Amino acid sequence: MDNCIFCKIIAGELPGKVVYEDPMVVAVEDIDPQAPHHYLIFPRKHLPTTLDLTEGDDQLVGHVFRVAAKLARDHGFAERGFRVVNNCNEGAGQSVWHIHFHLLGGRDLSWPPG
Ligand code: DGP
Repeated sequence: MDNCIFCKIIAGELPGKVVYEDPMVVAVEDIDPQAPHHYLIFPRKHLPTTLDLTEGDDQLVGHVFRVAAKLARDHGFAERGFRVVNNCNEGAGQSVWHIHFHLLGGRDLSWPPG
């Protein structure tokens, strides 16, 4: 998708600190980290928001959570606890229109979120 930051990172046209990739998803360090560990997991396929998911994406979403758990374990913050967040649309804080899941860890995370 033209003018999509995450599509450009996937294509190698923009720099990104890739921490994980496979045929379905890519994970990068967030450019503006909100926790000691803050990664973005997104599908290679361009979908603007959670509202664009269809039944055919069920495996993809499950895979995202398994990748999140792997990253949390591999980076040593799984046992302390972590959060997987998807912001959908502007009112929830979405600013990049390629579906992505934030993985946050390495500090205590308060609830409810803002
Ligand atoms: P959201 O606000 O939920 O749409 O999250 C978008 C996140 O993307 C935000 O935490 C900052 C991050 N971000 C924006 N531009 C870039 C970029 O060029 N590279 C990386 N690694 N992250 C970016």
